[in-house]
Amino acid sequence: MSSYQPQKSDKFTFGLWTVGNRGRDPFGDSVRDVVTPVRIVKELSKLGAYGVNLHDNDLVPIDATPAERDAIVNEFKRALSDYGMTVPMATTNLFFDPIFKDGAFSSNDPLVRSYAVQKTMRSMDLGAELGAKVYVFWGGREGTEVDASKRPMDSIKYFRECMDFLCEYSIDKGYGYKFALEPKPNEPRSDIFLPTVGSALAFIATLKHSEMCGVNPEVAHETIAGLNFVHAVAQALECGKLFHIDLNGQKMGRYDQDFRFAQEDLKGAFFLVKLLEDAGYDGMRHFDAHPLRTEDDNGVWDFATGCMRSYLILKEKVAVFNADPEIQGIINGLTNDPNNLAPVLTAGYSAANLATIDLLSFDRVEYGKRGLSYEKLDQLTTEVLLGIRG
Ligand code: DIG
Ligand code: MN
Ligand code: MN
Repeated sequence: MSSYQPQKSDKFTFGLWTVGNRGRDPFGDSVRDVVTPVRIVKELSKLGAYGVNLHDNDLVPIDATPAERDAIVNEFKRALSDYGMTVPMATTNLFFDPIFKDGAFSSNDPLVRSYAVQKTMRSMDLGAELGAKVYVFWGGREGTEVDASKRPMDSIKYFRECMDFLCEYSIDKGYGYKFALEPKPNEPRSDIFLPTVGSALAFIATLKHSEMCGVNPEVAHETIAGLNFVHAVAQALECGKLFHIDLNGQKMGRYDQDFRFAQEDLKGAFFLVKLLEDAGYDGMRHFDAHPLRTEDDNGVWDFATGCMRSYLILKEKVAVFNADPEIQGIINGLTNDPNNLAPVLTAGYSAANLATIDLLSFDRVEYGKRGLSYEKLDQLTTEVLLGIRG
C-alpha cells in the first residue's frame, strides 16, 4: 500500500491564487487572511508539490513601481530557491481590473487591446524570469452579455491579432514559450469566446504560429458546457496540443465551482488519470481549484493535500484496472479483427483496399445482435473504484 506522499516527480503544481483564495464569493466576504506567495511556496513544498504558477498580479500589484516589482520578485525567487520549488507556468490577469470589463484581446477598443498586449508582454517577461515555459491564456472577459455589442467575427480576428503579436514577442525574446489557451463557455461573461477545447483547437489552427500554441483544458469548464472532459483532453492529446491541464472538481449544471480534484465525478476523475498516465503525459498536474469557503487555514492545506492524494490513489486504481485479467479480457475482445480489416482502413485508399471494402459481406442482422458485456465491464470498473478488486 503506497503512502500517497506526493513527490517532486509527480509534478503537482498549484496556482498562487488557489491556496491563496480567501473565500470571497459574489455573496460573501473573505473568510481567511491573506496567504503570502512566500508562505504558499513554503507550505506547498512541505506537502510535496513540484511548483507554483501565477498571474502577474498574484505576485506583483498592478500599480507597483519598477523598484517595488523587483523587490517582490527577488524575495519570491529566494523563496523558490530556499524551498526547491519551480514556476512551470505563468499567465496574465486580464480579467480583474475594470479596464478589461468588456474584454481584453477581443475588446472593441483598440486602446484596451493594445494595453492587454502590453500587460501580457510584461507578464511574459516575469514568467520567463521565473523559468516558466508554458504561458496560459484564459480569456475570462472575452465575450458578451449583449449580442449587439460585438461583431463576433471581428472579435475572433482581434483575438488572433493579439495572439499572433505575442507569439512573435516570445520568439523575438527567445522565451521559448508554449502558449496554452484555456477555454471556458461562460462566467464571468454570459458567453465567452472560444468556449470549449474544440473551438480553441480550431482557432489555434488559424494562428500564424499555431505550432507553438496548444490548450490548457480545465475539468470544471468543459463540465459546465455539459461535455465529457476526458474526450476533450483525449482530442488535445491525440493531436499533440495538450500543453497544460487544470485539474479540479465540478458538478454539472452549476457555476464554476473549482472544487478539490475528484471531489465530484470520481469515475470521470479516474478515467482522466488513466488517460494521462496511459498516454505518458509528462506535463504538470496543475490544480486550478480552491478550498471551500467553510475552511480555515488548516483546511487550506487539507485541500491541497486532498488534491494530490486523490490523484495518487486514482493512479493506483488505474494500475489495478490495467492489471485486472477479467477487465482486460473484455476490453481486448472489443477490437477483435478476424477479417484483418483494421490494417486496410489504416493503410487507406488503394485499388486493393477499395476491392476489400467493396466486396465486404456479412450477416448484418446476426452480427448486430452480439452482446458487448459493457454492463459487466462497468460494474468491474465500479468495483475497482470501490476497492473490492485488486
Ligand atoms: C481560471 O480557470 C483560469 C485562471 O485562474 C487562470 O488564468 C488559468 C490558469 O490555469 N485558469
Ligand atoms: Mn474554473
Ligand atoms: Mn483554470
